[in-house]
Parts: sequence; structure tokens; C-alpha cells
Amino acid sequence: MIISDELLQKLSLAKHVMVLTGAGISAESGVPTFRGTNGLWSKLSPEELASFDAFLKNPELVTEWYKQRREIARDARPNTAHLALVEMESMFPDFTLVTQNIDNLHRRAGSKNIVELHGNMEKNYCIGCGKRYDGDVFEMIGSFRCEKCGGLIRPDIVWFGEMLPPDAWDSAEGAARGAEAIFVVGTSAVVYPAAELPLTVKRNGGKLVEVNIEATPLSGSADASFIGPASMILPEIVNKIRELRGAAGRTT
Ligand code: BV8
Ligand code: ZN
Repeated sequence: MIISDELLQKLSLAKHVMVLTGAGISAESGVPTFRGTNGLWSKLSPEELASFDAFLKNPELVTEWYKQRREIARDARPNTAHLALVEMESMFPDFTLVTQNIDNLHRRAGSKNIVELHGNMEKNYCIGCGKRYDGDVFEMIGSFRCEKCGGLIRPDIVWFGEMLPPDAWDSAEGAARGAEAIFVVGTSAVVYPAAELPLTVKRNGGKLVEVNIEATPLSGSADASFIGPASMILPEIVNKIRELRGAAGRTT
């Protein structure tokens, strides 16, 4: 594991650090990614499923797809990469975990300050009256029709062409403007505006560390790029930072 002295120095003294995660961090928990070989979208294209039009056109298909994904996510357990980020959160006074994932695994791992850019599949609401159907309530009513107004119930997540939740985007953007380092873990970095965040960190003088099993469009801008599974690489990085910050006499 080679981290340059300059980067190590920066990490040992850093106050404000952020992380951006994508589906790859949950792959080893058994949650399929989107664009990998056995990715969710290798069968159907994102536009056919992850869009409001698709939902209106075929609510049964899209609802069933999310129901299956919710079951996979609930059966999954956070892996050592999620847990490494829980420890990393305790190491820096100002730490922001930004995720594109909707699988709830960071929360279940114990991370606290989480910004869910694309929402969370445990949350649902009626498109007719806005009534919320979070968690199991949705399973209990056994349909995707609102009890109150009969409207369609949709997952509270961001589909293609939809705006990101303004408060989530503002927190992520704000963190990126001030972060001294960003760890980008398990994302193909092709979905915007999330993929813009690491470049914002770089533009503001921060360091970019990438963890992925393959190169991505971000790799060229990375100050350090670790190729390998996040469940192996992240714990190693956290161990290194713990040693460093211990040596520098910084516990948080
Ligand atoms: C918006 C929620 C604006 C639903 C998702 C042309 C150019 C640029 C942009 C656009 C364009 N045309 C359209 C756009 C905008 C569009 C976009 O970016 N499209 C892309 C595809 C070109 N973006 C939007 O529509 C966004 N909204 O822009 O609104 C707007 C402006 C005005 C008015 C109205 C609107 C909304 C984007 C959010 C879409 N929702 N998901 C759901 O999950 O079902 S996106 C979906 O992709 C997921 O959220 C996912 O998080 C995201 C990114 O995917 P990844 O997480 O990166 O997963 P992927 O499978 O791709 O990659 C996995 C990676 O992990 C790989 O690199 C792999 O190597 C690695 N890996 C695998 N195993 C491991 C690993 N790494 C480490 N360890 C391992 N073990
Ligand atoms: Zn309703």
C-alpha cells in the first residue's frame, strides 16, 4: 500500500475529510452494482427502470424491482469497508460521508453524518398526496396504492432526470469546497452531479484518493489510486491513518 509522504502528511494533520461512495462499496455485501458485468442494468437499461416515466408507464415492474432490491439490501450485512468508514468518521473533527447508494448499509454499519444524494430505498411516498410510507409499512399494505387517496406510492429516491434533494446536494457541495481530502470508493464516476464532487475538492486544493477494483474517469485526477476490493483497501488505509494521527498526537 503506497501512499506518498506528502499525502500521508496531509492526512495526518487534516481536519476536514469527506468520502464519496457508490455501489462498489456494497458489492462485497452481496448487493449488485449497476454497471458491473452482473450489474443490475446488464439486463435492463437504467432508463427502463430508474426514471419517473418508467414508473408511470409500468408501476408494477419498477415497484417489483425496488422490492427485490430492498430485500437483497435487508439480507445484506455491512462489510469491512463500511465499518472502516465508521472508524474514519471518529478520526477527523469534520467528516462527511456522501453516498450515492440507497441500500441503507452505511447507516446500518453505524456511520452518523451521512448525506444520501440519491435517497434511501427504505423510504416511500404517495405521488398523489405525499403521504409517507417509510420502512415496512409499504410491505404491510401490500400494494403500491395509497390508502388515503389511491395514488401511486413511489420510492423516495432520485431517478434519472430528477433533481437531487437540495439540502443533500448543498451539504455535499459545501463539504467538497472545504475538504482537505476526499476518498472516492466504489463508484464508476459516470453519474452527475455526484461525479462532480471529487473534482470540486481538487479545484479547491484538496487531495483525491480513489479506491476501486478498476480505473475510472476519475483515476487521472487522483493523488492516489488503489486498485482492489474496498473491503481490503479501506481498512488498510484507516490503519495507516490511525498510526499517523496517533504519531502526530491527534486523536480526532
Ligand atoms: C440530474 C437512484 C438535473 C435510483 C440513480 C449526459 C452527460 C452528463 C450527465 C447527464 C447526461 N445525460 C443525463 C445526465 C444527467 C444524469 C446522469 O448523470 N446520467 C449519466 C448516466 C450520464 N443525472 C441525473 O439525471 C441526475 N439528476 O442531473 O438532474 C436536473 C437539472 C434540471 C432539471 C431536472 C434535473 C440524477 C442522477 C441519479 C440517478 N439515480 N440511482 C436507483 O438506485 O435505482 S443513479 C445510480 O448510479 C445509482 O444511484 C448509483 O449510485 C449511481 C452511480 O453508480 P455507481 O454507484 O458508481 O455504481 P456502478 O455500478 O456504476 O459502479 C460500481 C463501481 O464500483 C465500479 O467502478 C466498480 O469497478 C466498482 N467496484 C465493484 N466492486 C468493487 C468496486 N470497488 C471497490 N471494491 C469492490 N469490491
Ligand atoms: Zn395519497
